[in-house]
Amino acid sequence: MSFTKFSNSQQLIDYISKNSSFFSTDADLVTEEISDGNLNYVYRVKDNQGQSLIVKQTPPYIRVIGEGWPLTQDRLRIEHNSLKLTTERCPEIVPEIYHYDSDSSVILMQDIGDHHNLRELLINRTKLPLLADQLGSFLATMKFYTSGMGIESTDHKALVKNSQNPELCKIHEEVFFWDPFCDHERNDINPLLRETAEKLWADNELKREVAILKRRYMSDTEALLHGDLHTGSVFATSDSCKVIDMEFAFCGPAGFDTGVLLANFLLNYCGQANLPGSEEQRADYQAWLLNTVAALWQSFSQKLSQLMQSHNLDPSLSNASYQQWYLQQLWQDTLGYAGVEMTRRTIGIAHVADLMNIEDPAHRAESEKLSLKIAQMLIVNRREINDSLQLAEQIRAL
Ligand code: SR1
Ligand code: MG
Ligand code: MG
Ligand code: MG
Repeated sequence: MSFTKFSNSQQLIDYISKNSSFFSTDADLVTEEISDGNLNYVYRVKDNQGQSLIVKQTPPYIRVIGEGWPLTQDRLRIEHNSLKLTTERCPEIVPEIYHYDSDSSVILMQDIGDHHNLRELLINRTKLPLLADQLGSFLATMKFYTSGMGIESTDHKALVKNSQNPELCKIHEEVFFWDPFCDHERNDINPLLRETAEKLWADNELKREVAILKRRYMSDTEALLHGDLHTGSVFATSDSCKVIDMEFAFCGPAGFDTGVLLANFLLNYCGQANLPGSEEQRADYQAWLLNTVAALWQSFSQKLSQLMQSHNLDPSLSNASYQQWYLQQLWQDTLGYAGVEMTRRTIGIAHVADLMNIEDPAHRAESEKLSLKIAQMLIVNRREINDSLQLAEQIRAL
């Protein structure tokens, strides 16, 4: 594995011509760097016939930080494997892969530029009626068919081994489960939130629950996870939805992805309290967000139940009352991981535009405090919140 950054357009065009037949040989190509996330370089290459593809290249470091924070390029293999597995079960939900080159750390893939970033769609209060069902069904299908319920136990063990992602997991062990729960130098805190953060760092019950969730994150290998399923990793139109950026994938606790995703809807809920727009528009959208969270869980749990009843390879896990217990555990894990994601996105190193777009620091602090309150309630009271109706009631009461 080596790394040479494409330092100009011609190098990128030469690479594509040599490694892919996507464009015709006489095509006139233009390139544009569209790197947006923290870790990688991303480019769009277009011809003059309206055809385009995406180039993702992983440097041996975190892109936004530089060589000072080295990071394994093995993350591209992890992403490629996860994309391939997802393509087998849910082909509509991931971009098509055209070419994978582990030597140059490059993937060429379908341009999903006709889809919009879900975080931006939520900030602009777009309602997407099919989204909850699309994401719920994808999550249930992938959880089931990468766990010992949907594949042979021996294949599951091989998957766990092949999906080891120690360096990226370590980043999340720190930035999810440690930094935001202490006065860490990597944290980025609105000064108006300092007192609230200090109270949080002194809350031993909260820290105990976060440690319980972290232990599960570090040791439970139940199913292959996306590993970083925030709304910036989802792209959507009114009738289609795509999931990208699988470099944090690993076999972990099944409630982690559902929790992170749910948290990002709730972060937007908190942002809507102070984003621009009339009070009526914002309240109406907050109601849509809570309904969407409920619909997402319903779609996920129904699909998973169906699969557990009809396709379970392990008869000992088909017991109906066990399945009821299992879904309840998954719900509680989801709430707990959601609370951790909300906390880290509010006071940790990696913030979200749903809160950061609130220009006035005092108004932003209001939304951020709401986020921390919801997060604390999710982490500490997760065992007492029975379903999504109760969840919505408790959130509205804060
Ligand atoms: C170094 S901060 C890590 C975060 O950046 C990525 O965008 C992921 O969301 C990750 O959690
Ligand atoms: Mg990204
Ligand atoms: Mg990402
Ligand atoms: Mg913030």
